[in-house]
Amino acid sequence: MTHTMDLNELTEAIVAGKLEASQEMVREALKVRTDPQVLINEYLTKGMEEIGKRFEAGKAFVPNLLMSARAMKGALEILKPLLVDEKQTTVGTVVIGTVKGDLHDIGKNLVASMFEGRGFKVINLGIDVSSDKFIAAIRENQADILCLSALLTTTMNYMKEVVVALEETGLRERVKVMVGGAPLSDGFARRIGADAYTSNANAAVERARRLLQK
Ligand code: B12
Repeated sequence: MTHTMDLNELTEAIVAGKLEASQEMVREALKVRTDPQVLINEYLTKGMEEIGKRFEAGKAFVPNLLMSARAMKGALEILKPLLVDEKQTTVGTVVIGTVKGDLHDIGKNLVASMFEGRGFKVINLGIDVSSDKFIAAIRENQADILCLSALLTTTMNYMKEVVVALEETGLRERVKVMVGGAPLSDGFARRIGADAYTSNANAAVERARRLLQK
């Protein structure tokens, strides 16, 4: 029986990619009524940031990223139902995908999880998604927000094509377009006519909430 739990160990478990340990600590933390939002924002996300930094520095590798993402996802699965409870209705509907030609999905899935955890309905179209597919999903689900992800300098230009397709189909006024991925920037988002860019998943949700309030 532990009286006080060091939540930094939860961050460490995410960094180490330990799924069971992460879930166990989340359950323990909930027993002593730790706010789920605090667990996500201050401990889980910090773990993902840290593994990202280690990767950049050549101290961690792709399998490490995948294991951390898996641990993060497992922890979020426990927390998600508790967060949705806070809001009776869905905050909004998000269609998200990695654009055509691009197979990177770790960051995109993190963004999707964050949106889900904060009460959004999320339609995750996966990787290598064409503009036709984005458009069909927006129509079908009456989405409020379209989230496009790209990790390659070659594929990020496809985002512009998606924005143009939205204009051509008369959907541009109905959805807010958010873009993200390591090679992107605010300037790039503005140039292609997107509504917002953020550099991480947490900020993406905050930004989306503001966009919908108008
Ligand atoms: C993991 C990885 C892979 C994995 C992908 C596994 C998977 N399931 O995703 C594999 C091994 C498959 C892979 C393949 C390739 N990769 Co790769 N990959 C990476 C790596 C190492 C990490 C990416 C990652 O997951 N980061 C961690 C996540 C959490 O961060 P993130 O994706 O940036 O997401 C965050 C933010 O960007 C933001 N965000 C992301 N999406 C969105 C969307 C919205 C709407 C918003 C608001 C925010 C947002 O929020 C996220 C969470 O905070 C990067 C290096 C890097 N520095 O990015 C190279 C990297 C992106 N890859 C690169 C390359 C070249 C390739 C390959 C071409 C290699 C090859 N020769 O085959 C192929 C391309 C395959 C393809 N067609 O897509 C280059 C790109 C260079 C360039 N200038 O374009 C990089 C930069 C590596 C490098 N330094 O050379 N890769």
